Amino acid sequence: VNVTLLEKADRRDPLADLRGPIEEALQQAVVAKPGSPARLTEAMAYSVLAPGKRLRPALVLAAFEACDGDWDDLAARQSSLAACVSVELIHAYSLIHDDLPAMDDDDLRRGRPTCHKKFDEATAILAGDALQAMAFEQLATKVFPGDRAAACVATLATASGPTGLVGGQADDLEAEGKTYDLDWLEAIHRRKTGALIAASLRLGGLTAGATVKQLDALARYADGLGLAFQIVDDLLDVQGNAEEVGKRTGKDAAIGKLTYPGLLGIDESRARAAALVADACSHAKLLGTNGLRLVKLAEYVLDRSR
Ligand code: GRG
Repeated sequence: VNVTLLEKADRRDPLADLRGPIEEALQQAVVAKPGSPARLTEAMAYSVLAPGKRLRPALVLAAFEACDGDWDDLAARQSSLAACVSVELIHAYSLIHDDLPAMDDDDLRRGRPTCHKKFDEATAILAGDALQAMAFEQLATKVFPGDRAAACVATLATASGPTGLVGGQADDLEAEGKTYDLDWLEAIHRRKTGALIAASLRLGGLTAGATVKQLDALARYADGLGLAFQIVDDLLDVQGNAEEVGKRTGKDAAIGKLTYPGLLGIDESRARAAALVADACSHAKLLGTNGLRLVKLAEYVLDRSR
């Protein structure tokens, strides 16, 4: 991770050179361990290693880079990779649980049968539970020094808990079939989608030893990016094709879910996503040349088709 790599980063796929280290770290995180039952271990590996975009771990590394993290410093590298793993494990657990019949009830995820379809509901619930615990274990045991590990654990816990991911999901389920306004829609998305994206960026900053000013720029970047990501997700549900997106599309309208295109129309939703990305990029640019990949990632989020 350095400026030369950055300049070569492909705009259509600014994650390309990050995928190798991310996939390797994820594989290591889900290897079978003595005492971990075979079927549970298989279900965890199935879901974590399914072909996801790895956006959140890529944001960790891009933030690490933007805050001048030293990739050649083994402790810093190990810390940032542990952060990558931790956010993807939380993400994988949330997808497994979201797909369950009691929640979104989906059969297809990342182009494959969902965890409870491939295995069974009890295994899927337990795999999600285990992945959540493992995420915090990664940070507590692999981030150095210890006070940095504690800050990382606190960041991920707040983002994952009742005022973050889980709270956003609870309000989202509650809101199904009801009418609500843009402010409430955004309040849900800031927690359901935005909190983990913001945590990913902050973890990248923390593991790089970022200054308060750098962390603040990351938080402002995260704000725009998180909402833009969700708008594009809603647009893909309307306009995307299930094969490419890797999950069922057209579902939001079918279950009466309020979405950005439902509230603002397609063109205005696109314009809003573009404006949010532009705002996010203005904060990434404050981080200097090393913030360039964050700009490219924001453009990728806006242009993505899956
Ligand atoms: C069950 C606690 C709990 C939370 C569920 C993940 C989630 C919250 C809901 C999934 C439904 C959804 C559309 C959420 C918002 C956007 C989102 C998280 C999309 C999936 O993330 P991607 O596109 O997926 O980064 P990949 O598969 O590429 O990793």
